Amino acid sequence: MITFRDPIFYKEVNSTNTILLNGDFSDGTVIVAESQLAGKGRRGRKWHSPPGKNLYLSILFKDPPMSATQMLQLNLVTAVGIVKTLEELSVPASIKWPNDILINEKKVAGILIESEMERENIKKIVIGIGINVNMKENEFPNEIKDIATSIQIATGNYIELRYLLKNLLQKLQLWYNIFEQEGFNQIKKEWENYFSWKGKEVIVFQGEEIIEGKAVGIDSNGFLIIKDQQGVFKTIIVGDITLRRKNAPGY
Ligand code: BT5
Repeated sequence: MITFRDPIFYKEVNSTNTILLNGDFSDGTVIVAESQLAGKGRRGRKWHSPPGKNLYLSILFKDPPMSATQMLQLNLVTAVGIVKTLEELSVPASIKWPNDILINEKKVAGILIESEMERENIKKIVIGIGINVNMKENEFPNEIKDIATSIQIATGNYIELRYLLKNLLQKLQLWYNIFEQEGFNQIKKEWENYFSWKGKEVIVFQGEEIIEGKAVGIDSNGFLIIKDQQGVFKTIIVGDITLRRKNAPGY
């Protein structure tokens, strides 16, 4: 079972994920940075990571006894942990499958899971989390100002970063334990309560393929189920898609 270590704080890094991927740290290491010069999103995208206002952290699972599917499920477990943390601060957030946390339809947090494999074995899983905490509306760059938000923008409240970090790590530890002890089914039940797009018309971009239909929910693996316009159920595997609400800009 993973047990988080006391966080290691850095002032400025390229990416907290990269530090854990490249370095030799023990299981449960938590890295937190005040800013990132090259914060990463998925598939080569960037995570805007200015200093002092937000949380950027990564957690290391070393030699985890997990399958590739369980590794993908960690996205959903982490999302539940983040949403529960926000809920305790009276911030109502929802989840956009697989890795976006939204407040009022705008992205407040993202998750990036990376791994190191040795043949079939997973040697490392690094879970990176970025949460916009005290950013103001005019501090977002143009490319994301219409799709991003922060806790402060949504609630008007300033949140102390260390306080949020402590709460977040407690919740994540709890939900990783539940995942390990009780399996994904327990997570699925919780996750579905926060899935904002259930029953909504969506467009899924999967490589060259575009699937239009209704988001039904997730299956027992955590894969997204879409009912397409012909009424056929399609399974979308984590990591392969961009999901957009029909007729809505951005998300
Ligand atoms: C993610 O990717 O959402 C994963 C973000 C993970 C960031 C953490 S911070 C700590 C750790 N170290 C790292 O280097 N990364 C992790 P994706 O789903 O690909 O979303 C990326 C997209 O979100 C970008 O292309 C922008 O459109 C948007 N975006 C970038 N910065 C943002 C921000 N600060 N807030 C909201 N949206 C942002």
